[in-house]
Amino acid sequence: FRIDGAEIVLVRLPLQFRFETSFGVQTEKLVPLLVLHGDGVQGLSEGTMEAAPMYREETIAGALNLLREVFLPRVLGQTFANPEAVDAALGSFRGNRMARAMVEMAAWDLWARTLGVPLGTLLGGNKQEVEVGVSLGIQADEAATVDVVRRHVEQGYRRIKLKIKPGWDVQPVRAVREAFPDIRLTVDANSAYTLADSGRLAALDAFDLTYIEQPLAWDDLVDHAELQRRLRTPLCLDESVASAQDARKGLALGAGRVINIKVARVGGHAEARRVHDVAESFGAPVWCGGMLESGVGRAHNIHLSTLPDFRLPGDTSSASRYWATDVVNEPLEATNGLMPVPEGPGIGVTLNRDFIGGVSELHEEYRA
Ligand code: OSB
Ligand code: MG
Repeated sequence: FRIDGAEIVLVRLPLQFRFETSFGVQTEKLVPLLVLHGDGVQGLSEGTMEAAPMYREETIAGALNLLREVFLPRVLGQTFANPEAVDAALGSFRGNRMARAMVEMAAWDLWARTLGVPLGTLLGGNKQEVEVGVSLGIQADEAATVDVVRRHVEQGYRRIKLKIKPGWDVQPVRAVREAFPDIRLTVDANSAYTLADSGRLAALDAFDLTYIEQPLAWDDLVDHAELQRRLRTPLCLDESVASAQDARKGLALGAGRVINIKVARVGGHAEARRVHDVAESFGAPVWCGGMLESGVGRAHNIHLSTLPDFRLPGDTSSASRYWATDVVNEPLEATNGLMPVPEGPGIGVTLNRDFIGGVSELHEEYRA
């Protein structure tokens, strides 16, 4: 297939909830979108980097400049045999995986739409729906935490993840576990702890957590391995896995026993599938993480989650939780903790161009 045009769009969306993590508080989302044109169809992707390099090192400003100056010139006007060839064409560039993923993921969607096949099927998945949980931000107190957990348990979510930070960990987890003895419960620290906190983290062993997500530094595997030796609860790696090589090293070191795959964090679907295969070879389950995506990134996540080693519920909860109006026309809603895979070719969603036109802060078009 040939890539003969591209659009970069930047949209600002208000979040329907206040999302507090160990990084800080978020109340809106800046969503960079990429549309690739070719063979009369459009392939869509979403950047998951943020304005500031808090989660990982990439930023929206940096990514958009790389798209304009390096990555789009590398693919515009070119013909590719398949999306893996796009991944390979970008593979010699160092880092900047979220920016590269924008091109790679849009190419997968373009290719799948050209073939008239759902993306999940092309990737090797075979589910009609995927199990989902929910990621809940830090609340004002324990009562508010139990309250928000109750609302989401009642909606059928299959796993509750609580954001924690030093000073807000054992108390909310104990309160939620006492109120809900049987739910699948996890925590995510977003790198807020150090090895010196291992006693505090070991106290979480009492609450039957499925895993503790990314407690230590974003770029560290060695200390995670040491912490894992001190805990019974499995560690789950998020920030510190940017590639299949990172996954292999992390699992070989014992830095964790579960991997959160975010397709954009690792550079796209081809690399996400390689991470999936490495984890499977270690007998480690994976699950699909989220970055508060709009419907474009959410649809990509759902399709990726149809691969067999996605054995734990993902963070891809209902779009209506996040947005009053989404950037896509199709609703992405879970029922009883099951998210249906959007039907139709590619990622199965289409841009709501009227809505986007009213809220976009940037719209650039490129031709081969
Ligand atoms: O660590 O998984 C994370 C959101 C933004 C950045 C990092 C993370 C998250 C979430 C939210 O946990 C998951 C979602 O609902 O999309
Ligand atoms: Mg995380």
